[in-house]
Amino acid sequence: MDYNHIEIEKNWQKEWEEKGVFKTSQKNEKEKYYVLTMFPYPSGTIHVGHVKNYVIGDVVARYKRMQGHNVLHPFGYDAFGLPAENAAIKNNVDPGKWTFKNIEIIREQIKKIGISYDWDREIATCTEDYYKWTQWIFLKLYEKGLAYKKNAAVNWCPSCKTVLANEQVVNGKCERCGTEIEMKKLEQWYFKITDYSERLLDDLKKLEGWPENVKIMQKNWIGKSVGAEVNFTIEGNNKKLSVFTTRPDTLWGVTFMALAPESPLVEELTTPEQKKEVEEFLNRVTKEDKFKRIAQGAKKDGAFTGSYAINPVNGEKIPIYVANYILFEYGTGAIMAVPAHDQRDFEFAKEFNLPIRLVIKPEGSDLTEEDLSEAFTEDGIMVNSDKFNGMKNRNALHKIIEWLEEKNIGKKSVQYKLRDWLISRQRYWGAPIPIVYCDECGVVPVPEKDLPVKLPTNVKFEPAGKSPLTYTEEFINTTCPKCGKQARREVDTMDTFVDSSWYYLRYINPKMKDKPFDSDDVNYWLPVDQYIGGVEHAILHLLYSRFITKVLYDLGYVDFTEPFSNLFTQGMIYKNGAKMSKSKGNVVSPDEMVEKYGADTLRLYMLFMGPPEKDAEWNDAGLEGVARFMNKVWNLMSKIIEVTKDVNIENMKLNTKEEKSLRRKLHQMISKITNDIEKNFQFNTAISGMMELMNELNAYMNNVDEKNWNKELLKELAYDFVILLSPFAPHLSEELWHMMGHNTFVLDAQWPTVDEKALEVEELEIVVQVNGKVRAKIIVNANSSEEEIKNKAFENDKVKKYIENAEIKKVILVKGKLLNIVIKK
Ligand code: ANZ
Ligand code: ZN
Repeated sequence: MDYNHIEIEKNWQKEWEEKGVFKTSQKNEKEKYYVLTMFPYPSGTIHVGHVKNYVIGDVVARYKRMQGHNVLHPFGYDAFGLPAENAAIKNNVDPGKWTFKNIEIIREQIKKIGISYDWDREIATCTEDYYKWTQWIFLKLYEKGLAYKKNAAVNWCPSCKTVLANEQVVNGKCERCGTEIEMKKLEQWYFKITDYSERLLDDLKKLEGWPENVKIMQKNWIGKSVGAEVNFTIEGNNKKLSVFTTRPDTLWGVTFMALAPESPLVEELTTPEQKKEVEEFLNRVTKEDKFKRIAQGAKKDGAFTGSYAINPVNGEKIPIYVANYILFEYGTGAIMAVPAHDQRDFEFAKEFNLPIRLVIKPEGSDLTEEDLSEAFTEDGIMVNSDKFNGMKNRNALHKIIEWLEEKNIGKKSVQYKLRDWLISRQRYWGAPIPIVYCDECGVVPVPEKDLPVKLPTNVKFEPAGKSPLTYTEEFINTTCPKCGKQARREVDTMDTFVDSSWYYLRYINPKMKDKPFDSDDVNYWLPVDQYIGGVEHAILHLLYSRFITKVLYDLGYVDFTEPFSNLFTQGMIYKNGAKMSKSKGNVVSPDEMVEKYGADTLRLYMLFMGPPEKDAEWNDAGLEGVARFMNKVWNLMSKIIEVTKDVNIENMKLNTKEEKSLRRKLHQMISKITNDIEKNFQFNTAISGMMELMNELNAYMNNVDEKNWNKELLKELAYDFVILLSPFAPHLSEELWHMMGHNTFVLDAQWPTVDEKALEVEELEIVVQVNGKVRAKIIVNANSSEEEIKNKAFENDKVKKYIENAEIKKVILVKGKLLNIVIKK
């Protein structure tokens, strides 16, 4: 008989909700365990790719709870952001209404999957009682000097019509919509994440529970470089031209200097004769994409300024160029160029016919400048470098920095690629930045007691390009919190990554009115023990959250410096060879699958598809296979429950080989499944283990007459199996659990433990020798005593033949292997 998943699943979902099975107590004597899955953006319905994520988290949450932990497993929505606003513009609906409608839908979708979320803790970042605290965090950063405004060249997405953080630009394109980014000069708000560069880098070492690739991405993004800042003088000018170099050992090989096109020095240093050439170049370069122009292998372009610098190490006069491959925002925005040893400088020198001078050679070679078809970037022996000649360049590097410091022409310098986090957005659907501008007092933060600065409704979205709040008079016009005079509000809202940089803290006290969270509670629950989410957040969300946690630590609000102890990044589900997306029309809806196969089958299938960290291809046939397994479980278990009603497990006695082997299998699988869950999330192999166990059970029940079934053993097996299955297929497990007569929930059961005894091999073959000659092989129980083995050997007919009427002098037992009987004839 097939099991009726529709009825069973609906029933238990209702029951779990009514009895509050998934509610977490705030604190108790048990060890805490915080499982968190990255919350979704509620832009519509969710697809099976999201569901897989939640199911992985649910297996961990249920397993840990049955292992005796106090488990926190919350859910919420990253609910501010562009899609709501774009939908509002397109369909003329209120972004809030649109968002909450989607939240309703997603909540129902997830409830149908039976995820063990404590729904009392649900949060949405777009609610006033959440974004009030996002604004509070802004104020805390502002007070500490970590939130500031500056006018700078910023990334502008012409399609999203807003600025973006550097982290949101991927290969020169908008991370969200893929449109090419333009540069604009604008006054924007920033968080000073660069103050934390070193700690963000250093603390990566603590994150042993994070995938290596994510840590490497963060490390590269932070991009620490150690080198020197060297001061060149400008000829005929007492100004200094300072450069950052990681290679002060190449200082004698500098043949030109180069400035970034954006550098204010360009105008200052361009001579009247060179003005035209430089201006033409600047015109060309503004049309060039900034990301392409600095990319490796990009065509080198530039112009001579007409000015010269003096190399402080040898007094040489060298031309100053402006070049397209120099970044204004990195180092000092100017470089010393060493074409012999830097590939980009080499390409530029070739393009502009500039000299190339070797200052490092491979040991024992007679390499010359003429031999170079590209820069020599390896290590070697220094030449043409005055008193450093003959030294290994790596050794010289440190000596040169010391020498520069002594001579006061340079100093050791550390640079990071990480830039400050641009957090203001010219969009409506976000948390307003709690700042007021007053003609008298300037920039004034909104006092904490006046939070939240509420987002107005009924705003006008046109003309786009500026925050829609710009056109909302009631919002803009306010009074200055300091002097009480007429003032204007900041119209930009915060990047949604600010909302998500602290949400894991709000789950602890989701309804707290006077604080974002209670420090004691948060210190009990955090860090998150297991975080699960997509690798696409490797630098964005995960870096921002680490930063905000460190700021809150410095301010004394939390006593931990890292928010997530363990991170698991799951693979994606593909369909027809492509990533699931609405635009490709290859989205599999969980609702349809739940309807057809049931939530448990869907859950099991998604975890059975392959190792959860790998991408996998959706396949309906796979689902059918899992459905057959579910029916098998249902049939076998119902049968056992039926025939073992009045059986007491305590009375178990194993008699036959089949019984022993079946029990051994059960305990092997308890051990395997526990291990697979505990280590590396090997859910797919855990499920294979369950399938194996069911096959053995099935074979036993088919091969042994029903009247000879060992009912105690069957009862033990069913009991343990239902618990093992429950993190994966909770509904079916719950149903079976109750059919067994329990009046508690399976989630309150204890995870089975392995009976080591059951794992032992039960029987052994012992070779029997008489006076050193093999005469027989006997099978004995593995834990038989020496006496029992002897007796069995003596009773063996073949052995009897040799020892009858003989005097037994000695019997020697080699444990588990051999019995030698020494006789005298
Ligand atoms: C001379 C030199 C010789 C360099 C050599 C390298 C090799 P990382 O490792 O990425 O920090 N540089 C410095 N500021 C720059 C800017 N604003 N835009 C473009 N390039 C810049 O790279 C540091 C090196 O990149 C620096 O060391 C400088 O070139 C260049 F054989 O100085 B080097
Ligand atoms: Zn004022």
